[in-house]
Amino acid sequence: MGYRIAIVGATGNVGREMLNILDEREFPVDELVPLASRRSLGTEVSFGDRTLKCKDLATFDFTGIDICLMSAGGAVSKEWSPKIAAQGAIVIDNSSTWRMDPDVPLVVPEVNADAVAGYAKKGIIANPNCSTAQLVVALKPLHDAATITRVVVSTYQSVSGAGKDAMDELWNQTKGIYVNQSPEHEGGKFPKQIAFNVIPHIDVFMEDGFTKEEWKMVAETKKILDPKIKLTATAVRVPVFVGHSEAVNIEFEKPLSADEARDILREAPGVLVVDKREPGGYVTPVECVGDFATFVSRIREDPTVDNGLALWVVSDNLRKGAALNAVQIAECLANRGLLKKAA
Ligand code: 11C
Repeated sequence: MGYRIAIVGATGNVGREMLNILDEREFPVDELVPLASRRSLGTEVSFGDRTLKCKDLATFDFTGIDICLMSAGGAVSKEWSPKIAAQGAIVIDNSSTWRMDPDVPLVVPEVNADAVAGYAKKGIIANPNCSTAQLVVALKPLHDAATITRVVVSTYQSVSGAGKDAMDELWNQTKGIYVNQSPEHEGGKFPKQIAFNVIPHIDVFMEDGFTKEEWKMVAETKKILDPKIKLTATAVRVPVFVGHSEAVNIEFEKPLSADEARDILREAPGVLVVDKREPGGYVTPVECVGDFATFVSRIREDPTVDNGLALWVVSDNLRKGAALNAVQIAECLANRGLLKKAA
């Protein structure tokens, strides 16, 4: 016996990864229903060796669905998540809509798995932003060991975080430059040329000068890991297709050497340490694509502050940053007996 799963937004970057990961991790699925907006009706998606046609979100009856994985953006989630939860399915939502709602748990299973029980209030569990998910996986074991007081993080975020059109924009601009076409960016996803460039701007600007992506990293880290941690972020888009990277500087209450941190991270759930102090002895985004792990490299002491460490953290943003984390939340619910049917 398995579960009945619906995926809203099954044709998107993250929706397709949700299908792959449910299959790769052998999640017990009795029935899988891919759902999409009317525009994508009938589009086919692959689930293991099966091909499934997308059904219409607007007319689908969710009665009997155990879990609905939502990856269709904030507006769709705002309208549909409460309606779907009211029909008895637990919604695991990948948008930012519900993350800061006090009645919705925001969960990264390696960090706060027990929080899944909080789904009961609204029937919704939120997935964090991709740049937060990989960060807190690396911070949690270090926080447990020496209590983090402050984090300074600079991100190097791939274009897939902005969707399929953004990936096409990087591809087309890059090809165009090789044939002497002007790298047109007017009307595109990015406000400046992304090919052969970096853009220090992700999501909208806030009044204090930070961007919303930067604010999300602060607010979400506090909710998931510890409200006492002070964090400041600079979020930057880079011309990489998949895989977000982060340069992280951490200050601790207690001393923690680089060797101790390396040993702790080697044992930590979801983390893979690749840290040889030699050329190539670290992970780059192209190497993390398709993997489940959050990779940590370049672990070193920061002598400019008391009890400081610096790290390089890389992960597949479509996986740990989105689809994998959502499936792990579903696994937590199943393992804790919180779903209607026993597997
Ligand atoms: C990006 N991190 O790379 C964003 C995408 O709040 O879930 C995910 C936005 C979010 O553009």
